[in-house]
Amino acid sequence: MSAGAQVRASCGPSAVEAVRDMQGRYSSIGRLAGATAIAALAAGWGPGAFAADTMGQPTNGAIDFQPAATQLRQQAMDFHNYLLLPILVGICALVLGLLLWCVIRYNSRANPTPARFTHNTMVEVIWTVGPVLILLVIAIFSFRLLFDYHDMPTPYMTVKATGYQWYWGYAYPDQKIPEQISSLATPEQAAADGVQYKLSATNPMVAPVNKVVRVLVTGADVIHSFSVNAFGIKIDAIPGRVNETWFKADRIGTFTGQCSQLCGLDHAFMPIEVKVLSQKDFDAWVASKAPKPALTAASAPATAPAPGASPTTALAQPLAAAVAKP
Ligand SMILES: [Cu+2]
Repeated sequence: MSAGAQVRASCGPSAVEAVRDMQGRYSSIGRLAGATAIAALAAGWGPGAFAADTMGQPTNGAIDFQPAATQLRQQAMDFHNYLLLPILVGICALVLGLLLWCVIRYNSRANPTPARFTHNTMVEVIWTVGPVLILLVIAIFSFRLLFDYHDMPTPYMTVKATGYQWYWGYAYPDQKIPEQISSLATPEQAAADGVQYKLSATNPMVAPVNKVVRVLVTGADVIHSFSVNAFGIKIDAIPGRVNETWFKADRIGTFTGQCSQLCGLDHAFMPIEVKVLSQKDFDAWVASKAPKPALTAASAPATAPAPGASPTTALAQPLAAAVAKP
């Protein structure tokens, strides 16, 4: 008896059955994995993507942008979804189709004697004029949106946002509120705030609803970037320069963002949180931040702070100096 036959004899039908059993088990594992993947997609990604996106924060398992909280953000999303995306998909489909057509129709077996021509005027005109027209259409809508972003209406108030390693400071010169330091909130604070950890900040920026808020952005040490997704704003915070952006939130709520310029070790730990309040709540917040009576100018000279030392002046001077810079 040969060695192979011996092995077959010793393994016998039981080995074959074991292999069959294993195949069966693997195929059921495969089916189970497939079903689990589909269920996971349906349970996590599906509703996250199509049903209840969290306003102002990322939604677990979702794709696409966060819902917009300003009109400009909505316009920017529409520009992407209804113009750029269809053009992109169309071009990819066209190129893929042409590739497949060449591979199938003109391979050496299907087309043993290739043509020898090198120019075709009609095709060259089409592949030159086509992209130019596509870029022109994109440019028209893109520039319109850019102009809208730069055309700030008269602002109701100004907030000065300063990026530090690694936190933000928000000053409200119109309300005479000095800089409030806004750093990473603890997991407990974030949970109490109803905001995801690492997106929740102590002393969030505060703004009234339906009012134009100008944001002056600068950096104190290195370049940071101020970004709030639902408002569609992202602007660099550069030391020695003041950049300007604006938003007009159309709803009350909490909106988050993050420093978007790699700025050092704790870059990922300087969240941006903006609380949009009703006008009444905003006024109450401003009143709560007003200086104590003993510190106002109306108080007795003995208790008044020295000139240049009051929070308002201390804030106004660097701000004015920063704005005056070219
Ligand atoms: Cu930063």
